[in-house]
Amino acid sequence: MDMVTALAGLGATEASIDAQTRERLDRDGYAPLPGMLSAAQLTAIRTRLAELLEAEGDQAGLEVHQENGADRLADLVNKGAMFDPCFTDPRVLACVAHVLGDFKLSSLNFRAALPGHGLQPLHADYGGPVWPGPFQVCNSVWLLDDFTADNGATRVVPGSHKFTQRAREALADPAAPHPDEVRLIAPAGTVVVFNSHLWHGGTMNRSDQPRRALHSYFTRRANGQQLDQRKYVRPQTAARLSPAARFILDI
Ligand SMILES: O=C(O)CCC(=O)C(=O)O
Repeated sequence: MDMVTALAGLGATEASIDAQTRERLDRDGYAPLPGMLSAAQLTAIRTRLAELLEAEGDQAGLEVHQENGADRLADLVNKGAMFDPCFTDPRVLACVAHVLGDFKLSSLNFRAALPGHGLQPLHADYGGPVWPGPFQVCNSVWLLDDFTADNGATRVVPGSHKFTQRAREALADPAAPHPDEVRLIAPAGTVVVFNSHLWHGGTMNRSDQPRRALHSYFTRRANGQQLDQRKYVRPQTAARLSPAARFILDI
């Protein structure tokens, strides 16, 4: 298997996304894909996440990361087939291929900013700036609730994937509002793919409900994964996935 064959096997081609999406990824560093999850998919995913949070308790998220003020879960590849679209959907894969060329899944996690919490400093998901490239990492946020102006929507600084300084070096206070930041305000079921050299971060959830999202995070094939998929993969996961999907996981 190679990247081209895997993408073709999962139906991801240049035509899977339109020119405007490619332009937005290039210029702004992010692009929204509306209507990616149906109401039935959202219900199945939310139900499974609630079960997992209950079952995992204070261990939840430990495979990758825990965060004060946020519910987190990790290794979702192995925790239900309802999460498979996060690493097999052709539109998302076409976006990631546009940004990275060759790639694999790095991790598939859940993050819910809890009421009164969720503010993160602006950051990129990679050690240092790489502009003019090649880009190393690309993320996608799968909205499980409507993202609104006050419930902890992710913020991004358009164009910052091409900055040559890290947010924490360039900004006096990376947690402060940035004059150019944009909040990803969109309905549940939307996916926003972002070049994760883009400065981004969670914002304060001022509502009375958790703000839930999945993060399906990709890296170039030469890099290590945030979660070692070969180490974690369960036999039943490998058995249900196609060779192309297994290639995306690098298992
Ligand atoms: O969930 C979000 O809004 C952003 C999360 C994020 O950027 C992170 O956890 O590094």
